[in-house]
Amino acid sequence: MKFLKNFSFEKIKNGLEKTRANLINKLSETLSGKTIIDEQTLSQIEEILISADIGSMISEKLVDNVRKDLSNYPDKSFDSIKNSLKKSLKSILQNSIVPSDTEQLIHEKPVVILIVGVNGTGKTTSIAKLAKLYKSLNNNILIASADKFRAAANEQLENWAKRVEVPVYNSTSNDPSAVVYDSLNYAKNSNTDIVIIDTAGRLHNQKNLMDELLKIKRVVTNFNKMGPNEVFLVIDGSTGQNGLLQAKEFSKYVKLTGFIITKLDGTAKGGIIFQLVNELKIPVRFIGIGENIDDLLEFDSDSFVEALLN
Ligand SMILES: Nc1nc2c(ncn2[C@@H]2O[C@H](COP(=O)(O)OP(=O)(O)O)[C@@H](O)[C@H]2O)c(=O)[nH]1
Ligand SMILES: [Mg+2]
Repeated sequence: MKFLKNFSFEKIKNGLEKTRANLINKLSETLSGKTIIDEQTLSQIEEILISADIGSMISEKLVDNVRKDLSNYPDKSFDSIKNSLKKSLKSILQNSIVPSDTEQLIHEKPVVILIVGVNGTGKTTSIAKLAKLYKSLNNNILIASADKFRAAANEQLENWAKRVEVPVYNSTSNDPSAVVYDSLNYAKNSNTDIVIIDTAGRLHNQKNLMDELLKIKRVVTNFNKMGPNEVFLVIDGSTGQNGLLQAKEFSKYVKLTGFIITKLDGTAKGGIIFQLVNELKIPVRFIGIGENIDDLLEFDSDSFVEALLN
């Protein structure tokens, strides 16, 4: 699937403002007036990185690289430290770039995107934003309303869908996998390009709900041998280590093809993205940077790092 790169650098930068300001202000405070970057300063830098939720292991590695880079170059300015950090951070994210051949894998219509995650992370709103994005690329979209857990879930989805003028498939059945089954059949007969499945929020220790997720996956696989073309785990970017735990637990059940990290606009701890990618080797695909319909951006690792340390 081809995407519009719908981001402008300014938009990413604004979305990451809290994390960015936290990093940059603290770094410049620590470095101001220093001509020698001693070990104490380096460990201060490490603390600052950790405060943005970049994680102690990665932060230590980043500072090791700064130490090396500075010994090679006479210029010990703030800029060269930033450049060293940028280089290392980009290389972490490059470990999990989406293979460009995913496009070739997708030859049968409809493409099925399954959206999973715990409650309140932003699944439903991200689906509406995604639907708008995909629609703008001339795809016929159908959203399957398979959150049968929360009473008002369907209504919320319908409201969003109306705004982006995308149909929602719902049925009276209380069984989410039955809704998925019916929606896939409907999609096949209605020239739908992409089906996005909204699911109920669930925790890994809710066995019945996790089993339900497996059942949904089986229904999709019966329909299309490859199973869901994409399984996106939506993670609230402000939940720190919890997000990491969610990623580990969900990936035990379903093969995740990407993360959607939401609410980065509201946190100074956007550094969690580096831990997620580093530990799970699963790429971030979209980031949420606000509550408006256009506040979901396709993730671009270089722009993300540049915006963070701009
Ligand atoms: N600030 C901000 N709020 C978001 C973002 N994504 C989702 N939200 C809000 O998070 C709340 C929960 O979203 P919802 O889609 O209902 O979560 P779900 O339970 O996972 O379906 C809503 O109030 C959304 O407006 C984001 O990127 N930024
Ligand atoms: Mg929801």
